[in-house]
Amino acid sequence: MKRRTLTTKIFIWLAVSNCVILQDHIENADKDSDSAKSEDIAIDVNGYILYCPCMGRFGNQADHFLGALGFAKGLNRTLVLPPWIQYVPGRRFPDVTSFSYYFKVSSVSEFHRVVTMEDFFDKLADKLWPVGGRTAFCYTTRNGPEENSCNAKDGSPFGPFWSAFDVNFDSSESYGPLNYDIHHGTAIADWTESYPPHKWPVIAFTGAPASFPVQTDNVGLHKYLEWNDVFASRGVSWVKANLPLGPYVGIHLRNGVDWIKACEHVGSSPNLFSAAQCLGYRNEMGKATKEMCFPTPDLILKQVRRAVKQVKAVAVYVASDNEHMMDFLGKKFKKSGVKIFKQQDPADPHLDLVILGKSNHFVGNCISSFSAFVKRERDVDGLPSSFWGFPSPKQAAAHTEL
Ligand SMILES: Nc1nc2c(ncn2[C@@H]2O[C@H](COP(=O)(O)OP(=O)(O)O)[C@@H](O)[C@H]2O)c(=O)[nH]1
Ligand SMILES: [Mg+2]
Repeated sequence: MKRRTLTTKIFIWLAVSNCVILQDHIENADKDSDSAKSEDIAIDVNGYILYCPCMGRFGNQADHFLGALGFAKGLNRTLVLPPWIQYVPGRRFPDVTSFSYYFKVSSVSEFHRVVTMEDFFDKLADKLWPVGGRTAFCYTTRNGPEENSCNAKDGSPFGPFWSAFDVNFDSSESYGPLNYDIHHGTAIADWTESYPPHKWPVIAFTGAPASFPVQTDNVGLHKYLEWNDVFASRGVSWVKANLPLGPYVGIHLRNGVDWIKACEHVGSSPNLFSAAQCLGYRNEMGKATKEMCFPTPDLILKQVRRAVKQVKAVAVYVASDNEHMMDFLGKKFKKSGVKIFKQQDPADPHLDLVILGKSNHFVGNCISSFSAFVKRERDVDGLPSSFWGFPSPKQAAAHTEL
């Protein structure tokens, strides 16, 4: 309560000193959008950052979110929390699902000022970013129907994402060579000098202002990305209703057709996708291997056995985008009495994430950003995780020698 009062005072001071008229002093960062009423929201005179999480599926978007959050904090602009872009099989256009559908807005705002995209467009956009004066930011122009333009709405998910908020762009701004690394170099000063908030109250990025995988300096921000109560308790209830009482091992088997293709690049990309989470950002812990990306059934069995023994598990929870190996694992663990579980089809990926996050031991895929989400969350909670094929016997030996 004390914090709320103080922050409100700061907002009023900022607003008055910048001649912003406030109708109602509401500290937007202190409330979840669930509780959003029809009140107005104080304008942040330091400006806003908007972006489309236009690359990849959930894991990639989560990596980008952490980077964008770090970036917004560095620039001292309010981050507009974008909805998640979700691809529904059989549907032509992706869905956009509110940030707060899964996560607590209040937790993110413990780190930095944020507002949901829904609230931004309901309550702020007309004043700050009126129709007719909307600029899209891109590093460099993108090919598309318009010459020398970000073509920010060209293609999917770009078009459907902005259309969900009735956004059309009136101009483009290429900001290269500015970058997003606010932890090193002169990025903060460069952005502030090139795009001061009084001239550019809103910077709307065509893609996320962040790197993939998430920059090492931003990994810890996962602490502020907390499942909301509905999702957290959905996970707890599922486990209670389906698993026997006792410790369980959670495993992620990433083995769909897209993954088979992705793993073919392991040889030429020693730090493929999220591999830095176990190998280090400069491959300090070795190079990505085929086994790490696409473990054999034997290796899976060996590691699950080890994990089960370690935590005295009574059950194994399997999450997968394709093949859960239920028969294989069921047969191998039959004698031991350890039971194997999965969600019924169609499995909800977010529920998989919650359940994996709470397991007593997690074995994930080091290359996958879906696994990386679980690993980061567990690190925040101090829970143990390991990866398929890592360390490989060779890597383990090399490390011991060091
Ligand atoms: N339900 C479910 N879906 C998964 C699982 N693994 C991958 N997927 C789906 O495949 C997508 C993989 O893309 P992404 O999240 O970017 O992770 P990455 O490709 O593994 O780095 C996820 O977002 C899910 O939609 C899983 O264990 N369970
Ligand atoms: Mg992906």
